Amino acid sequence: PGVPWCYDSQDPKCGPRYWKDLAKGCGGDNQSPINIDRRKVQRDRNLGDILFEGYDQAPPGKWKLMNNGHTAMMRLEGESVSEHINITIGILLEKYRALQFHFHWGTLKGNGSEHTIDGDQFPMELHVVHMNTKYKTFSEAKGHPNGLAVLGFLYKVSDADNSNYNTIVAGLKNISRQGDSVDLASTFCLNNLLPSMANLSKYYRYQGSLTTPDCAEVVVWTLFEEPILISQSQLNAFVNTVHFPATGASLMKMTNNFRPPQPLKNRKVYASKD
Ligand code: B30
Ligand code: ZN
Repeated sequence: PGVPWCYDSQDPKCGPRYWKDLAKGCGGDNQSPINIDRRKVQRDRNLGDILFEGYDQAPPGKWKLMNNGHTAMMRLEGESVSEHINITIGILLEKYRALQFHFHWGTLKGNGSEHTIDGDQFPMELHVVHMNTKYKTFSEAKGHPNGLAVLGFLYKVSDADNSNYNTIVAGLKNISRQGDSVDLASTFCLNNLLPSMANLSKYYRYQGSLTTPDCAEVVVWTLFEEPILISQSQLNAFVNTVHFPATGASLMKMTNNFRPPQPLKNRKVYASKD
């Protein structure tokens, strides 16, 4: 409804600074992403290891990779499939089910993560989106605080290709335009795309929002300290292959599909470890 939102790289006239005019929520006091100032985070000993279930299994169904006009997103084919992929987090040990994962990136020369650490932006950021299992649908979950949990991972450039990303990177050519989608054989599991599980005990936790309109403030954010390694040529494939929605025959590469950091306001960021 109304004027669509966009990123500045598409058209500054509908970019992040105007989102609050399209969706009131985007002007709220608990917005994401944020800069994480390491000197100001508060250690919280209650933040234990996150319990991952099904992250180590190739799903019985297929992965569906799609271009939704603002990111490359992987969705599981059929609900019964994602029922097997869950995380348990927080002091209340609430359980959340994985729904989709997607990426935010920059340009061939510039970084594109949404979260920054001590002011540093990273080349790319992965979001694994989950909904609280006490709700039946995404829209129901979106109506409650703590309804969604997103796990955020930052990328770092490595010399060698990360072969666990070969299937996704190769699939990008099939989702060049908005609305395109491709089924990928689910020969890999989510774990393969992440840093080693042994290195996931240090993370940052805060209460925030979806980073795109309507910017609903219903997200328990977890940002991991350990980066995912990926080569420059694999990163370049995102920039060079995926396109924003276009008018007419013109094609515009999808670049800088990140929202810049938002004010922390009255919130605290907690760290699971020193
Ligand atoms: S994020 O992780 O905070 N970047 C959504 C989920 C996670 C984030 C942002 C948005 C989301 O589910 N949004 C509503 C659904 N989408 C459809 C979609 O497939 O992905 C509608 C939309 O935004 O227009 Cu994009
Ligand atoms: Zn995201």
